Amino acid sequence: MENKKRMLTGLQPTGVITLGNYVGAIKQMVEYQEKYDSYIFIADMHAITMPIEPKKLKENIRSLVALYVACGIDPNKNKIFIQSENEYHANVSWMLECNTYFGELSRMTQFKEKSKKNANFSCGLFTYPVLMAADILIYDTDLVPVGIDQKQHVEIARDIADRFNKKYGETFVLPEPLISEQATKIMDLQDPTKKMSKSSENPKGIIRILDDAEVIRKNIMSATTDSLAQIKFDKENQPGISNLINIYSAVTDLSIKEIENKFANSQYGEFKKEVADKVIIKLSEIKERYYELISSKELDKILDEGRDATRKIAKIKYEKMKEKIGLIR
Ligand code: ATP
Ligand code: LTN
Repeated sequence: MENKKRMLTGLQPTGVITLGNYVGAIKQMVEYQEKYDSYIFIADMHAITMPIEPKKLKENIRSLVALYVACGIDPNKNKIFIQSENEYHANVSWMLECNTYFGELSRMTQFKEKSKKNANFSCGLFTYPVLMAADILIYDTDLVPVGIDQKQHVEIARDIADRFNKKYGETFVLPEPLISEQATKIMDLQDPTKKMSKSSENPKGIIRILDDAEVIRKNIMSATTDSLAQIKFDKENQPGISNLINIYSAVTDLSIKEIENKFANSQYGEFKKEVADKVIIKLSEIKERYYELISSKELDKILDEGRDATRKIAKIKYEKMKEKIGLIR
């Protein structure tokens, strides 16, 4: 364990995850757990930076943990925990906030976009990147797997760490974003120029991990294609078919070339049916494990262990920061 780089990442429990989140985020985590000392958490305190109903949030938190494990995140290879169960995240965040400039947070793209959607946005939405920096820095994280949209947040975490180190002396490891070249972006089935998002307004364009087989089949069968009548990976001219090829590849691990060859003489209808079959098989394995876990004591045990282990580690960094800053008797 000692020589492995440390990796930390998390998702927000803002809804049931989609096939896009699975392919773009969770599948990578499953690969990384073999290579890195991994910390995977539920960013529930980030989820309250935008309006969310308490009952929904509570459901989503447990559900996301069960999904992590059902998708192959192994509790023996990762520390799995809930952010809000480790009080040091918020405490460290405050100390970092006092070492972060208003100006640099004002430049964050996500803040600019999300604050436009709600005139009464919260201060939490503004300081979101500092809490994220706390998540990362408390554990001396080397690598942070994120989607490209979150890269800016990892960069500001690095800037904050560097500034703190210079001001108070060596305290934090400088983290780096880990953006997988292979992570495929899964597009909306109805509008393949837009990414598949759990918060999409059109449910026909997305596949949620826990959707029923009939819904999955219906959505894939009605996916937007084109009139070229060839199963070829060409994002420019055939974005819908290319997206279905990517989906097929993600759930079967066949390469794009292999898929093009396999379906060289097939009609779109046949191909879609095959894609639906394979997605249904893959997700049914995940769902089965999910329903075993969701009400189990096993899940609580995983979370208790993750909480206890990470609190112990976080406390050391927290005490060190307090001392450096002068927050002592
Ligand atoms: P929201 O709709 O709430 O914005 P989202 O489903 O778009 O959520 P995020 O919560 O922003 O997803 O992202 C979580 C992770 O999943 C990120 O690492 C992101 O890169 C990845 N991800 C999200 N959507 C896709 C997608 N369609 N294809 C591949 N990866 C995705
Ligand atoms: N902002 C991220 C979730 C997140 C995170 C983190 C990811 C919160 N804290 C620390 C990596 C490391 C998102 O919305 N996907």
